[in-house]
Amino acid sequence: MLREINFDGIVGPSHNYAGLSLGNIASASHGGDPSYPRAAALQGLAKMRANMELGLPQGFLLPLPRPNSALLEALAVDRSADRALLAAAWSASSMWTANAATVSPAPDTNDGLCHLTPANLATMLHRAQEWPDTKAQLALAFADEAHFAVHDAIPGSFGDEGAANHMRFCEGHGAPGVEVFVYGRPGGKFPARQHEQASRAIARRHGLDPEKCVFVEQNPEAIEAGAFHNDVVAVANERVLFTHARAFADQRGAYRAIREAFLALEVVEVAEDDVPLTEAIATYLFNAQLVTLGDKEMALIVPSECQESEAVRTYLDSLLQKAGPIRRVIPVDVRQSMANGGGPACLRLRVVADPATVDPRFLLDADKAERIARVIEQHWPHEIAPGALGDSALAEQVTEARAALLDTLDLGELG
Ligand code: SUG
Repeated sequence: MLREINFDGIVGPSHNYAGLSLGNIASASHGGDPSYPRAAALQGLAKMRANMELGLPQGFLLPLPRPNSALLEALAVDRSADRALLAAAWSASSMWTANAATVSPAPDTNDGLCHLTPANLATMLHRAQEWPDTKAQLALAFADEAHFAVHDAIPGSFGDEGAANHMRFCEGHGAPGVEVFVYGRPGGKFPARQHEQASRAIARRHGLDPEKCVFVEQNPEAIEAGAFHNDVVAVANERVLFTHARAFADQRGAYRAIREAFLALEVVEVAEDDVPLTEAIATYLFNAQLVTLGDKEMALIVPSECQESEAVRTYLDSLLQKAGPIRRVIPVDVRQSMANGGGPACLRLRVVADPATVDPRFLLDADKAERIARVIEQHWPHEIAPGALGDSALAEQVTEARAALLDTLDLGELG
């Protein structure tokens, strides 16, 4: 049976704040702060456990090898080099698996396979290094060729940031869907990280029906305000689009185009007067997981920062009082990730598949969660001070921590 499985990125032991992401306000404003990798990873794991307790199938992807010695060598990084190059090689940014790949489930594709294209993340060095290792992991988790096709990334001249700029509408996850690709127009103050040609190439390569694909431009004002990915201002689940009123360049045109391909579209739009765009970006209200629970009710899993904003709190209270599709709001604490611009939705990659076709080593259960928690508690650094990147003892600790995780999960081939 096809289910939506959320694959969360386990936060890596080198999690740090290096201010590497231009246009990502949280990352820029926390650059140089001390980070707490152990707390970060435990927060992420607590979110996974809470989602499992809601009855949602849960998978995970592993941290990538850091520091990336191949990158340090390729750039001949020494003491004289820009510290941002060193920091890039230490980045734990693969935790945000919404940027790991774009996924087109089997019911949408012409060969009946679930297609996955790892994102090239070409706009930023610290992210561009991810995809070959991400691909290796996807190829292992989705090795069953009767059900999955794992591609190479799109060539780097067209930036692709994966599922963060992709939404799927359907009557139920296992039913055929309409895939919506959101891209940015270059030329603004901040980089537009998703290129239209990357989105179009993925749609062709995944064998999607052109009538069931919609390409929508992100609102340049949203990018300028700090929405570097569409999932900072909109989220979709089944027939519902939960979006800020200023998410798309042509908001009405976007609804019209989606509705032409998917008649049952239900839009829950948040007006600027209720939650200004700046407040939506500061609280990550839309970087929520919109999920369908067993009783078919939808829940919105929001970052706990949403409770601290009067405007967002008031909006969410009124949302629950209306007879709309979203019936529950569940706050989660992922503050360590949030401080780098990654909310609950950034931390997960949605894959619609039969769990029995996925390599079980990548699926979570209560026992495995307990084992992962023990490894994190024993091996993840408590704190990384701003100047510590590059330190050889820390490099050793981080490398050994990942090795201990691979060992407990029997995933030594990723070592
Ligand atoms: O690519 N932050 C990530 C956050 C990604 C969030 N993902 C989604 N919206 N789906 C990024 O900007 C900051 C790393 C640093 O500055 O150290 C960073 O890469």
